[in-house]
Amino acid sequence: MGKTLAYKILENHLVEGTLTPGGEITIKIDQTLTQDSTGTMVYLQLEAMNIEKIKTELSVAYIDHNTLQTGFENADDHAFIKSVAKRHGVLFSKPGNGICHQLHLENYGIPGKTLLGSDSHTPTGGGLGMIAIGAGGLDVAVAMAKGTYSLPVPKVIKVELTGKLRPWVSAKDIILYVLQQLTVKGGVGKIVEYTGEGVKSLSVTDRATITNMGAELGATTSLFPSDENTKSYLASQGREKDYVELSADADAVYDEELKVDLSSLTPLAAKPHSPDNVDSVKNIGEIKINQVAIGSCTNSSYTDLMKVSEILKGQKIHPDVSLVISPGSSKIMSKMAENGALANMINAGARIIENACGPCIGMGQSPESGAVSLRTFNRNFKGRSGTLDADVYLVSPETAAISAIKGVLTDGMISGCNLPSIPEENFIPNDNFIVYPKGTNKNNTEVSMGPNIKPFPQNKNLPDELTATIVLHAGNNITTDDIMPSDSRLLPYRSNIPYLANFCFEKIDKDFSTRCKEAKEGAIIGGENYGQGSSREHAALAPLYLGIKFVLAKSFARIHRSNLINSGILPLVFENPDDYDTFSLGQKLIIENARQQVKNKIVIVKNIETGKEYRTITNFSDLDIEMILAGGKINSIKK
Ligand code: MIC
Ligand code: SF4
Repeated sequence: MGKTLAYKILENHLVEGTLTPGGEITIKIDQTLTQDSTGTMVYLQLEAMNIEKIKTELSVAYIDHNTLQTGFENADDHAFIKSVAKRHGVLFSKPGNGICHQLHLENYGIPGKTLLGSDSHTPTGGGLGMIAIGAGGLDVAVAMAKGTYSLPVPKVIKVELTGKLRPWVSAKDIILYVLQQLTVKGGVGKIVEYTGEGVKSLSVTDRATITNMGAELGATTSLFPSDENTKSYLASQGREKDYVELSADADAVYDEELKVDLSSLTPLAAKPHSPDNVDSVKNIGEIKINQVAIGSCTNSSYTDLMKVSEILKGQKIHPDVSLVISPGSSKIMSKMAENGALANMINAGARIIENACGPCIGMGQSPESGAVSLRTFNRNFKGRSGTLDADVYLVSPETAAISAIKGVLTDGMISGCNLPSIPEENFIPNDNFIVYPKGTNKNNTEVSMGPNIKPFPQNKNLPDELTATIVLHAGNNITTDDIMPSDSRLLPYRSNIPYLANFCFEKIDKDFSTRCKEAKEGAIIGGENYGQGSSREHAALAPLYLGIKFVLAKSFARIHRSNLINSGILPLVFENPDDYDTFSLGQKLIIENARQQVKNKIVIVKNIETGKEYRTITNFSDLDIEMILAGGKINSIKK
């Protein structure tokens, strides 16, 4: 029986376990990446592990999220990360170099290698044929310390691409289509593997757009084969030596299949407030827009931005529209400065902002009240832009650029405008933004600790009896942005959990943190896909700090479930989803004989007020049980 590419790479990296869905495996991790907003926790945890040397082949610490530096907090975090990077042999990418995923693709990604990143969009590396997985910060710290990562064995979905995209339709429309078909929870526990004739017509950066936004499917990761296009991309970055050809066997057997005919796709958009709320631009119609934002790790590649520049050349941005563009990397920005593309954008009236995440994580450029904002990003959760009542639509760079000129959402295919094709370019390697840890180590480099950097909260051994008051009854698809919001006001406090905890769930329920403090021990009731979105472990650490003992939900998103377990908070799934409706705020719950029940993998939650008992599904692996009993991953490692 033939093998999928995903399983071939996993097999090459297998340290423990067997590749059978349902089980758990430990794999060797070749590379890690961190970014600054999750990175401070990663490096606090790495320091707490007191290791001599990291075990990965390459680890990079990028600074790209928190670059506004409105106060000392951001800059102190950067200095902290830089100092720990120097102590442990981690490369440090200075702010201004660009967005971690774009930079990693350009400079370090290697087909067939494994990459673990403290950011949910790490699967961008799948565009190069890597197994690139997003994880919580602690998992990444442990991967650096031990060189391994454990995960439930994913199933593999085959997405077969046939045909060829028409002008004005691009990679973003492919992933939007896949999201429309599979939804934001369709990828949970699965790897999405792209195959078929259509793959050949997609460049590595097109593929990376697709694997990047595979995060929105909830997938473990997504990947493409490594072929001639991979070779020419690596060559264009001066890295042809890193090329290896990789593909699935012709008779590979997949768990599920989806066929996409590229020739039949049209420009699409994800409507507010979910990336899977997809419709065609034509159907949505010519709605009036106030802002267009082009960039983010999904759509800030050289070809994406060159297409934008060509569309804007000689044109004028509509008077009612503000267009902001954030290039993905310093190399891209510099190439566009050299070839005049930047001038086309500026002359049309675009605002060029830093090579960083910027507006994608609410760091500036919040749209006006009630605005319609078109963004080439990957998430349009309510309030993420920094404006609670704004409507954000996710679109391709082509759709964004033409709409910025017209002032209304525009289907480029219908507009009849010309779209020139963009030739591939070679880039001159430039590592002037990289600080190498040469000659530095633990003995000659001090940790730089700004006053805003506070110790991370730690749990205790799981007690025999767990009591908790219901402090929130939440709906379906709760995001980690809902749990621990992030914007220019809060991002500077990512290394200060006690402060951040005051804002936990603030967009959904202003009184949440006060209620938790009063209850002392709390439980959350959740719907389907609880904790989707960002990998931020702050969405587990702030609840831990506020005394949350367990979350009882219909289902969990992958990374958040791990983050809860890593923090010693129990993620429990209703055996009968209808039980969800029988709970209300303020009721007291108890798990008796909790340690034994966790060991038995069946946990019964009792409602003290109604006397009713609820069986839950745990799906705990042996490692999960160790962590939960010890009160989290750090305690379990210490043991
Ligand atoms: C995001 O896109 O939500 C982020 C900000 O990049 C997060 C990481 C974070 O919250 O710091 C992610 O995707 O993991
Ligand atoms: Fe940055 Fe946005 Fe990408 Fe997250 S999704 S890494 S915030 S650009």
